[in-house]
Amino acid sequence: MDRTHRRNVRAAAMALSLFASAFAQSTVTKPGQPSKTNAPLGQFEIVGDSIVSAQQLFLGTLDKVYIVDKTEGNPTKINGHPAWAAEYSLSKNGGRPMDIVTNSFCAGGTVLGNGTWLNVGGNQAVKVGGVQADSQNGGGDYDDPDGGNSYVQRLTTSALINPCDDESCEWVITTPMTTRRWYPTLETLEDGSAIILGGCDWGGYVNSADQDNPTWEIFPPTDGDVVKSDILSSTLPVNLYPLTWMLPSGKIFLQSNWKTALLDYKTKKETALDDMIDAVRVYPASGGSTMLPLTPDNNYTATLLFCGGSNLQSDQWKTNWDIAAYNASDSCVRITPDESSSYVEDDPLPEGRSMGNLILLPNGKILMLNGAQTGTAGYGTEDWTLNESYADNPILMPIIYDPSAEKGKRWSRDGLSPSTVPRMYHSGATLLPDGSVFVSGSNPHADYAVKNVKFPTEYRVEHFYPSYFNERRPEPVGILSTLSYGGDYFNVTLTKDDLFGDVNNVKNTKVVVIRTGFSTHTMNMGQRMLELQMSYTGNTDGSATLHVNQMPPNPSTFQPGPALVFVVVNGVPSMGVQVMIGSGKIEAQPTAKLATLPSSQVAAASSGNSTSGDNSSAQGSNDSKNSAAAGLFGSIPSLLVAGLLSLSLLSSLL
Ligand SMILES: [Cu+2]
Repeated sequence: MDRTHRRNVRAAAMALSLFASAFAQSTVTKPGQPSKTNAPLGQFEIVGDSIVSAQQLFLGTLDKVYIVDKTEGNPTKINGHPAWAAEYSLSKNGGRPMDIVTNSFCAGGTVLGNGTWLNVGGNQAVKVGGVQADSQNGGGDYDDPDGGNSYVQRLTTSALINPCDDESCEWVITTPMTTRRWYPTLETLEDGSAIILGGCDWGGYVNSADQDNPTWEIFPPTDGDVVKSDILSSTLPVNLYPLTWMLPSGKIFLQSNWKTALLDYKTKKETALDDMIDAVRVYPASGGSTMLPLTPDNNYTATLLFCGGSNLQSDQWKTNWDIAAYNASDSCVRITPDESSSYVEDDPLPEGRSMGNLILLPNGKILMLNGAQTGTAGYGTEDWTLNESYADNPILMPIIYDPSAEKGKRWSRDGLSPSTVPRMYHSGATLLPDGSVFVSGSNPHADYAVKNVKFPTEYRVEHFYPSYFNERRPEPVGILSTLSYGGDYFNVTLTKDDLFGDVNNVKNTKVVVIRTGFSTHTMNMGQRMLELQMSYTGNTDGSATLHVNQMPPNPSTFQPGPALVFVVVNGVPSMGVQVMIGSGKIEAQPTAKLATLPSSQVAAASSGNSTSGDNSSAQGSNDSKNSAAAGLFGSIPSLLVAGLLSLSLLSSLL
């Protein structure tokens, strides 16, 4: 090797190694304890004011919940007009109004693979009372330009790129869509872009043929196509806000009115699955829905859960009868669409419920809250309404679902207490990093209404505290700030205290990744939870090391973008930390084989060495003994290993 060549190789190796060590050090700050102590367990607590009514809400950073309302006469003003967006600080229990520009009334949203949140679609410009404004370009009562065909985006909230915790983030308009979408659904795709589906031109309680938009498109636009959907075209009038999930197979699950299909968005073809059973789940029937946690035990197979809604048939969605007195459905069903085309009955709810959100908790259970026992989503001026509300008999009691419990025993209200705040149409909820649940919204009105109405425009923010909340939280060290799709495993350490004084609790420890999603209209678009493969080494001093694998090497299982990671010991979660899943870019995500994990073992306390004691094989055995070599250049950890290897090779050569 000549000198120049040698120098170049050395420079390249150094660069690689600097790059590698930057990533090697890239772990998140050790999470601490919740700031709230002695929380009322199983109960709701009113903690603050949402500034604008929370029709849409999402956790953007560890400290900020972003709230988006429709244009209406909220008392808080910004730039001389009523505000309809806000940034709510969890540490301050208050915040600031934001100017989201267009009328975001019944928009959709999701977070992209680069950490950018999108808010898509909405309504035309309105004036007081929600009636059409004189100008669609702003000015007037609310200065709310038409939002029907706009993308509104908020720049990245990723902890790695732009934490936004200094109140510097603002909503900005991006390229408008070519078609109008009021009530669209968004889902993030495996390359970090998003699919935008459905909606209508001018809104209403339900959709109609003269204003239907039964199509989908991709953002950022690729070929610019707006593709007609068979299932959306054939499910009027209840095809707004279709229920949509990216499946590990790469197909998009689509549920609308009574119909179900799998969409292959790459070939633009749909395959029908069996009809929904028992009840309509989409808006305005508004059943709760979620994907159950993806785990090594279920081989990362997606099962979807639907609960409540309304059993109205397509010809019954008329407003000439007392919908608000009609019993909501108590039915729950599951489907595992990559394996079966049929729904199966699950344990029913103790009472019918419309507008009950399902929120994934880090302990693997699912909280249902909000909603009403009779009626549906929506509002109007008919004389049978409850001061405009199409629902009545709010359900204040939450209930918790355990996906791993045997059938017949999945629902429980043990230790739970009711809220004092009805959460009717236009309310929402999201999981927070401290493991509590943020609840706000409720406004079944055309405009701000607080006087002489049964269900006023609601600004109260509540937290719900699950049973684990007051426990000392594990404080794991070593969680990577970026998780790749496959690659080498990483080590996370827990102290004796983190394991509640007994090293054997490491056997009941999990590392979970949760995307909390975009909450609106009883959906949490994009909400998803995945348990990482791991094994463990328990030490004689009572501490332990978790050997944690990266994400499964299939971005369709859990799409790229920011997410929370929790380490859960005996059902008690650490504070969630924010990490980036994937490359942080909207692109085909690099993948590599998963590592083979060391065998799990716990040292017997008396033996003083770690070879004795419990020894079980690692979860999810793998194909490659030398995954770093096998996945060379396929992922950041592989690069890291490659960099260090080349450096040590070179130092012996030079
Ligand atoms: Cu709405």
